[in-house]
Amino acid sequence: MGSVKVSVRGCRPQLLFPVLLLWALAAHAEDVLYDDNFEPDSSKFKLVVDEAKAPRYLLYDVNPGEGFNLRRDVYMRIAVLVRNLNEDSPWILVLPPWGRMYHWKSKDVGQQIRIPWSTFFDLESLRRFVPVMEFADFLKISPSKEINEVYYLQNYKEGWDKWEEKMDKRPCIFNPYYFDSEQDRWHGWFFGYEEEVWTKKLECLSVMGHASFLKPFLTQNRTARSIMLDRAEIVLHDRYGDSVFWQARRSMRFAQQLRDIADDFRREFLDSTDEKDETVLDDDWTQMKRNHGDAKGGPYLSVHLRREDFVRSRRKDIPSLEHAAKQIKKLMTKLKLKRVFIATDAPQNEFGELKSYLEEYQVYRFTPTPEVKSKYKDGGVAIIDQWICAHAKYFVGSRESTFSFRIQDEREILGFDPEKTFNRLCNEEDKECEQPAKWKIVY
Ligand SMILES: Nc1nc2c(ncn2[C@@H]2O[C@H](COP(=O)(O)OP(=O)(O)OP(=O)(O)O)[C@@H](O)[C@H]2O)c(=O)[nH]1
Ligand SMILES: [Mg+2]
Repeated sequence: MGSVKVSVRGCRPQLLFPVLLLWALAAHAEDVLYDDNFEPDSSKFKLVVDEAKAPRYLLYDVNPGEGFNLRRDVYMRIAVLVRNLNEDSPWILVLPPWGRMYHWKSKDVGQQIRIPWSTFFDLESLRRFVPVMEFADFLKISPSKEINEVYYLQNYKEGWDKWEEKMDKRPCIFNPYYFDSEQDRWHGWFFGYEEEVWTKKLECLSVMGHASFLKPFLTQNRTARSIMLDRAEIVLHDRYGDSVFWQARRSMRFAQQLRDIADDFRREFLDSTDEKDETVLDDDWTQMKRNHGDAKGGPYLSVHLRREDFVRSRRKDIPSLEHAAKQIKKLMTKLKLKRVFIATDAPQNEFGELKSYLEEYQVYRFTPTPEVKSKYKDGGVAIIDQWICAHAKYFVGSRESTFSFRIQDEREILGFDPEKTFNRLCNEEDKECEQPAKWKIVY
């Protein structure tokens, strides 16, 4: 250690110096006590006493139309940006509560808004990549419920001919916030805290660029302690698929309670445990590194069969139930399997129809108990489905579904052979049936 950089809040440097010197000496005590040839080297103890910096808070939100799995992708872009910001000064990423999701339609679970991240994810794992805090905790430490500045990101109204990184404050093309002129404040959705939370400063920002392109804009801003970027999906990944990208992805471990429910289901119905399947997780993802093929997976085929809106909006990609069953049968024969797990957003009658085409096999779907459903809601059930799919010997998904993509990443982290992961079902008209690109993990 050549120099010791210390930040201490609110203390006079004159008083601090002796204390810090003692600390530095203690830190080097072994050198001092046991090195016979020890000669004092003043450069070793050079103390740079810096002004303490209080953390700043970065919040973000995503276009309300986006689903759960694209939102997870946007988290990664912002987490990489916040990690970059932390190279110079402390920033905390404030996690946007989950809610108001188009697909989360269950009526019997209460309102699906203001759901904290800890319901779905393991915060300790997230924090091994970047400092994060729940929005509710952010509100506790900001009693005025104010977000200092909100920037609503948008594309360039005129479009573009040449891609280049740029940003400009521009009039809003669309502005979902509303102004309370009596109080001189802007209000907006703010993750379901519409009435309480507000900002005095709202501006629209046309941006074309990667997430970390916003870094100078954020660091040069000296007035705001909390800044929110709305429509954060406008910015791109810094480097899609590189090792930092994968660190962010690996940090997004599902909450233990959801993994436990999924693991119980695997054990009870699918003859699948981590020990047998060779999918045991290290407690700390930063220490975990698997080679392709290390994971064997449970003795079942897993299928993500995307239905609902995809049946209408992606008619060319989504197979009929009968054709899906035909492809499943072929795989079951090839893989010599008896059990198949279906993750799907299909209504029960469609699932029943699919099952009727697969009579010779044991066909499973995860059905939550009322307690699990009301505690973890549609998002939690989707995660349980994803976790079960991630552990099968072989996975086949649906074309261009981010739900399928997230299962694929999970299998890369666990160490499956990519041939057993990057597969999809095809529509009967699609004779070529091109298979998905293999986005392999990078450490
Ligand atoms: N439980 C469960 N829910 C599903 C399944 N497939 C889709 N869903 C629901 O539908 C949502 C899918 O939305 P997204 O997360 O946007 O993924 P996607 O719509 O497949 O992909 P993009 O629209 O391309 O982003 C999920 O969040 C779930 O709520 C499934 O297999 N099981
Ligand atoms: Mg979607």
